[in-house]
Amino acid sequence: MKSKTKVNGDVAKRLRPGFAKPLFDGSNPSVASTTKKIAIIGMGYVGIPAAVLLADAGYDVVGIQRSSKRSGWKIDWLNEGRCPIGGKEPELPELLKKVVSENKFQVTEDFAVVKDTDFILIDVQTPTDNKHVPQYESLKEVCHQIGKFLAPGKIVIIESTVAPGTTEHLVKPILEEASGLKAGLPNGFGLCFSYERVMVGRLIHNIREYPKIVGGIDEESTRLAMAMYQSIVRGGVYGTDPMTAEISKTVENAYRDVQIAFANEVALLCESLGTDVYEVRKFVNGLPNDPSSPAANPIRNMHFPGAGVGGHCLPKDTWLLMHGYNKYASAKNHYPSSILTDARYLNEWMPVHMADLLDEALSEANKEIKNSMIAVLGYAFLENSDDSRNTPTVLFLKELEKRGAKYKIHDPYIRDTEDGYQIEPNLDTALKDCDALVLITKHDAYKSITPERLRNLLRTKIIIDGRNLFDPAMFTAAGFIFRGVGKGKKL
Ligand code: SAJ
Repeated sequence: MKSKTKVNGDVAKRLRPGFAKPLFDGSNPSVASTTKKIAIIGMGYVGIPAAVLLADAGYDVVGIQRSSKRSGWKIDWLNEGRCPIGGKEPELPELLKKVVSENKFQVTEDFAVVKDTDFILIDVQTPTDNKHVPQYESLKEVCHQIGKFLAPGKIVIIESTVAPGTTEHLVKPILEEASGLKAGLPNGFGLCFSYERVMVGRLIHNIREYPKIVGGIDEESTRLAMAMYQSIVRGGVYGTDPMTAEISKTVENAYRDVQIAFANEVALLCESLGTDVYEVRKFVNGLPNDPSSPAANPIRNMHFPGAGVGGHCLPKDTWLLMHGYNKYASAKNHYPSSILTDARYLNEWMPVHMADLLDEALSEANKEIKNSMIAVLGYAFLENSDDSRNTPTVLFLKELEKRGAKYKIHDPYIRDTEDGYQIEPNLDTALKDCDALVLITKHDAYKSITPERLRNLLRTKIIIDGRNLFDPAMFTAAGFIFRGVGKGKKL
């Protein structure tokens, strides 16, 4: 390790402007001679890739997974070296097989294993309910369980996204009460918030290549956790305090959500003005940066408008941020309107707009949406993945139900849905005798759809494109009625 870098709050304050130089130098200083042991709670899209990388870096890793009906099966699969995450995930299946065969990684439901570990990573789901209130049942439950086996010197790290203030005001008191210890090294337990930045389709890549932020309750917790992450992170590891790290995570996703809402609003304007938002986006993003002072004039990076925003992160992280603000902020600033929450409402409304476009196209074909049959393409929230958490497709289906339409759903990666929707595995069967094709998710499998292929399948030749996959000119030339998000009809 190059130089002993101090990283507590005030030092972090001093460090923040330039950030401490990343300590990672390619060697594995943190995998000390006596192999350190790590427990990771929650074998999902965050826990599994983290476990596999840390095990491959030389740690003894034990995963802890609830043996619930919904996900208990993962325990056996993982212990057999089989990857429970579907879709395309480069490196993950191979690395998993390797570390399981080397006995570096195993999974159990028994929390007692925590007592033999040095680090305990928490990667459970932290959803919000339909009133946007955080649901911390899993988080509280695992903190109570961990607390029973905590001992001085062990370090608990929350990786799941939580509302600002949660580490200090919710997690710490539960761990102290359950363990009878005080938070704080060296005499008590260490505690950090170090958020995940995973994205389905590139789980391993994001953990390895993206900078890692560690917010510790004290300098020692932060320093030791940073050293552990440096064994797998190439993107630099930075220290700060838990509140700053919690805000950074929720803001990072709220930023993306606002950018997407911006693109969606521009798309709505373009539709009404008879232009193509993707041409507008091309010109806007083409604005060169100011070479003399790149930072002074950041380039524009208009995001993609579309059929909606899904996933475990963007639909809730703004609400986590606002929850933390409302619950823990001392003096509040009263300001006229919230861009953050307005963006959320607009992105949540886009599936309704998709139904409006469908309604419009059906009336152009002198058809009613009521009792029409609609082929809905894509159930996953993101292309080429099997992840359907908070998918915008469900909001669209609810809108169809409200308007009395019937539907068939197709997705190449999903067989059973948690919400009880039937998935038709055969694309032609899903399209057969439908009055419209509505594209919600941009899976590669749909790139081969042509007017010729649809001519003998669809009952009514209508395309509603929610992801700019199809060429309107090609389909309208073939006699299809075409509508797309951001695709205005030439006035
Ligand atoms: N989407 C758009 N337009 C865009 C980008 C995305 O409509 O320009 C939609 C997608 O179709 C999808 C949703 O937004 O329905 C979310 O897509 P995503 O690409 O943001 O995927 P996530 O939610 O898995 O990943 C985000 C990422 N956050 C940021 O980039 C700031 C990822 O880095 C985070 O790790 C992840 O959230 C997380 O776990 O927090």
